[in-house]
Amino acid sequence: MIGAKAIIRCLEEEGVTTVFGYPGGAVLPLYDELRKSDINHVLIRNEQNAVHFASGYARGSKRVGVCIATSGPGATNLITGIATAYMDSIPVVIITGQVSSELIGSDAFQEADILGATQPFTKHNYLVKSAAEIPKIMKEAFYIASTGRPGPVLVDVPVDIQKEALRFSYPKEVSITGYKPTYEGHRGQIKRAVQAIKKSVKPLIYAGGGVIAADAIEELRNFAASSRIPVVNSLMGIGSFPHDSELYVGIVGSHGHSYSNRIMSCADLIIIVGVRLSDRATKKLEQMNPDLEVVHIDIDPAEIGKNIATTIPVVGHAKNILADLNENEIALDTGEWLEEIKEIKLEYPVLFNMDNSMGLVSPKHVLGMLSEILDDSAAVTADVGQNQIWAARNYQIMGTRGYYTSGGLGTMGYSLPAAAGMKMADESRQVISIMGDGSIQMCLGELGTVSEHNVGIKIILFNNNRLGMVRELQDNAYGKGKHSAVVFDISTDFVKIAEAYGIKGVRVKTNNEFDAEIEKAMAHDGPYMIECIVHPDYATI
Ligand SMILES: Cc1ncc(C[n+]2csc(CCOP(=O)(O)OP(=O)(O)O)c2C)c(N)n1
Repeated sequence: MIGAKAIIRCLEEEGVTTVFGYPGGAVLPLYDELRKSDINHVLIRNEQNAVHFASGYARGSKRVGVCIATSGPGATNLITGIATAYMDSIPVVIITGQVSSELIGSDAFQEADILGATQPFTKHNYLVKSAAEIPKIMKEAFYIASTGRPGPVLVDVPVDIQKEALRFSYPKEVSITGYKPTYEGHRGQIKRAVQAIKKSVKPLIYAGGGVIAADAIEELRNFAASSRIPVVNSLMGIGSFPHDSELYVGIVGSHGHSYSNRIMSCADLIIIVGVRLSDRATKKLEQMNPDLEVVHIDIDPAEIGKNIATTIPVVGHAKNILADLNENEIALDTGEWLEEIKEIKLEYPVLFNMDNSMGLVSPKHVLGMLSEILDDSAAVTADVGQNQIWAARNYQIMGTRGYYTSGGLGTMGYSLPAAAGMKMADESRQVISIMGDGSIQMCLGELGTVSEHNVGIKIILFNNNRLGMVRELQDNAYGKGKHSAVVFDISTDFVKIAEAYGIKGVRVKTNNEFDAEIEKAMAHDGPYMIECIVHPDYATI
């Protein structure tokens, strides 16, 4: 068989049923083989979004997402999507076509050094030099993407290699020198952690996206419930802990709850699980307790001690280590600490100002309404900006609900393609995409993809006719009203755009109108966009 066919066979061996991509000259052999296969190919509108679709698909299915692009501009268009997946540890395999082997390095038509370009933000990348290498490389690519700390892996395949013949045999095992992720926590370190936790008076669990990536939600919930230790989340950790639990104490970080940041600084022991403690997550922390004990659990040893001094490092898979902690049956008397937390919450009240939103739609009302009416398994994807933080702070996690966003890179235009990928991974799940008017314009073409495949996501577009978050930053940095480049001079008719793509769209200007429309949207079989007109001065927090 030829190399292109071998790639398809590898995808089949990995159980891949859906790929997202965009063709071009350097992937013609691969697309010809795709045509003959049973793999479902989703033709997206821009390669950046192919990675976002694959990322949403991966987050929704807990499997590796796959996308394909041609060489040169196709490959370079992928870059923001790949970096987005890398920063949020999402397992994606990206296959790119490359110019013919003998032309590499000659500035050939549509040649780009995608290996060099993506080296800093792929977990690993490969240039295939002969068709015979394809099975081994593909096996390794899936293995690396999905094991240890997950992430994107790129496989660049010159077009001549796609046509070259090979004898196909798929390896059963992978052995990569120097790559042995640690899954089991070190016994001695776990023992030290248990002792420290038992001694602590004001313990706190700080749960991040790693808990969700490791599928350790149940273990976390059991651990918190049995030990009676309260839980804070990072932005990426939202969804790992239910908001109706008395042990849930909010989101930390620059857009988190003030009381959560304060609680962090009062704790005498923090158990950090799957959090990388980026500047956004730690910026608003007041002085930490000088005697603070820090137990840091992470699959990636490089994250431990990087941004916060750690007293007890535990390298391993969050699911296993939380299960180990659960075996130790830690039950603390945290009654006084929980009382103190209640008082801290009163000192730092959450502001529900402007809830009537100057007569227009209140984002807080919308998210409150969604919290009430959505299924206990619903997924919300949020874009970047005020819409992201409104959703993070006001959408309630119950049951197995999820909140997904581009936390690390903060990539505008993520929510819509990621939501569509997620819905494609699980048709039965309610998936809501929260967008801003700036962010949706980064991926408008994907309305076509959504429409074409009748992907039943519901898009809630908060239109303040501004790049709201940046405008607010300018108010804070340069003085109220000192704005630069945050208003588009034309106000776009998003309803007409939705309709032009064949998607049902409506505009609402009041909370009551929203309530009526959301019912219709949820009952509608297929995609639906509700454009909510929001006052530009509506604050993020
Ligand atoms: C690709 C990209 N470009 C620029 C930014 C910087 N940025 C962060 S938030 C934001 C404004 C977002 O505006 P909009 O989508 O309308 O959402 P809002 O803040 O109004 O809810 C911008 C420009 C970014 N995060 N991503």
